[in-house]
Amino acid sequence: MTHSALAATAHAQELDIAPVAGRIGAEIRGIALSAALNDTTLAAIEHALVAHKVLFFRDQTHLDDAGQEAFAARLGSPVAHPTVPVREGTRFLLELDGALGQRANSWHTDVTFVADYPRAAVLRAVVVPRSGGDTLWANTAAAYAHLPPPLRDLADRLWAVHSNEYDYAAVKPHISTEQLNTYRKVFTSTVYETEHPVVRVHPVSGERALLLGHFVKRIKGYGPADSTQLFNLLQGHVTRPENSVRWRWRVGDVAIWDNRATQHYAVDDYDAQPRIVRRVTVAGDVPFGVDGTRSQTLRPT
Ligand SMILES: O=C(O)CCC(=O)C(=O)O
Ligand SMILES: [Fe+2]
Repeated sequence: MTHSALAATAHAQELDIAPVAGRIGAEIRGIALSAALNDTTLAAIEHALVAHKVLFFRDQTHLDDAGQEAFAARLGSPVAHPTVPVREGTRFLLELDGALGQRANSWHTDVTFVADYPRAAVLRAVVVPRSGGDTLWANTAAAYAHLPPPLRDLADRLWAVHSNEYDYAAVKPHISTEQLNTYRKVFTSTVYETEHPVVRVHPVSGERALLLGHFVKRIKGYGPADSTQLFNLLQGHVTRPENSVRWRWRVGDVAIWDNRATQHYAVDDYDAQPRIVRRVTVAGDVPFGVDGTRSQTLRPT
């Protein structure tokens, strides 16, 4: 057995892991998430995260905001959202309240408009609708791996410009003009623009993954029409049901995703029912493409 296979076995024995969908997602049972977890368990969680892309932990009702932040700090350096203010009384926590129109029903990877966007996110369900309000995650490495080979070769060479100044109206058709204007004003108080490779090499697994999502403004070197078609062609592979997992939330559930190899989508099918989730993200590194070239910040200069 190779060293890494041995290490993987050792890690796997550490956790009770139940895969959810065929290509992405696993429920981890028998763990109470906290800052006090021992290093071996933490390493096993990190390992499972890279392997399964999104991990689900039921019944974490012992966690409050501080506990969630403290646990996230064990995974790396927590980072606040670059423009959206943190929840009062917290240092890093972002609250998404469906009643305020904070419904992320568009496929995205978090914060890709900055170069060193978060490596991981820890999301806790605080209020869950009686029906609906599920979240979907897609495995962007599986999406790449299942592309027809000529399309992989094309994607390998593409670069995309990501910005927080994207088409909000297209992404959020359901919210009022007033909510839209408020959202846009806060969200783009600083305008960010970053050039990323469309194929990111995962710094831990070495896997290639498609790096797209709703912050993409255009594909470098192509006009608007071709950009849109190329984006839709590749993004369509990311969001295929075969590459995704859907989670039915219960209060106290925590999901942790590898933001380097996933996109996600919060299904907006719960009408006026209350839904509140809280997120802490962990700092990431600057991506590199298949030729080793790193992402570049275009704005702010
Ligand atoms: O509401 C959700 O389930 C996910 C929201 C989201 O996009 C995020 O927390 O990054
Ligand atoms: Fe998100």
